[in-house]
Amino acid sequence: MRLSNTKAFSILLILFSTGLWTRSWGQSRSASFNFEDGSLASWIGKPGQNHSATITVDPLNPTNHVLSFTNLNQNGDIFTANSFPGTGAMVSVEKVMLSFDFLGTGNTPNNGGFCGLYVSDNQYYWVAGTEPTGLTLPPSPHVLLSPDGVWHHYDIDLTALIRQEGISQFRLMFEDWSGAGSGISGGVPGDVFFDDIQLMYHPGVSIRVSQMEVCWDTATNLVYEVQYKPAMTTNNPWQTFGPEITGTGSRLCVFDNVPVTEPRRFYRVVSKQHQ
Ligand SMILES: [Ca+2]
Ligand SMILES: [Ca+2]
Repeated sequence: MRLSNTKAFSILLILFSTGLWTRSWGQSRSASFNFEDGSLASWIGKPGQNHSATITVDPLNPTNHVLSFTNLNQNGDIFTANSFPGTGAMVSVEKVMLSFDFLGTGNTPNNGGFCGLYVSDNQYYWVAGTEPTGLTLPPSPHVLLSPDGVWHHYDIDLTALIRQEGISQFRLMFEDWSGAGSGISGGVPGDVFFDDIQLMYHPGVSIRVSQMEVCWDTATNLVYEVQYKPAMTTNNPWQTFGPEITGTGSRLCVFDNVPVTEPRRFYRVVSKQHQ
């Protein structure tokens, strides 16, 4: 028995399923700094040195407090007192994200705002800054900060860097770069501001819906086709899924694998009289 192409089908139902990636982060851990308590107790200078960071009033919001600097520096000015774990068994299953807000008020293209990961004096990574030539150490993410007088929010994925470099632990570091020895002006002290610094560890487990089951009640005098298309647009014709199905009077089901490259499909079941 074949279904006639010219005989109209009755549409029984239309539904859609999605195999969109769904990420289960589980329990995340984070460290955050908003500088509202007026304390830099969670921060230290370079080993053996004092830092020149200070908490100041946000130039654009007098009710907010932010991190800034009283002196120019290089090779890192202020560092988190805590070292954060970066590798070992954990690194294979976790995602590490750094986010912060940055404001640069200087009039120079580079006013010296830099953020990096510090492992040791011989191993450090500037991952974000206002001067591209200061972001050349591979394989850092190299996020160029915009010192254009307004706050910008940045989210930086550190996972690949930490894995590739096998970083066992690191501190976050910030500075108002002096540019000394580089021939590049670092602007003046105190024209860079950081706020809402957050380091988040996410469990890297993910789930995905990989199969759909379409079920419907059947009648013995009808035959059925299950059809699908990836989008409910007219330029996406319905495609028949599997062979014709003869009704049994009971509920029948078909299974469809959800391709990774096609995370959403719309389904419909059409019927015609048994011939
Ligand atoms: Ca703040
Ligand atoms: Ca500066």
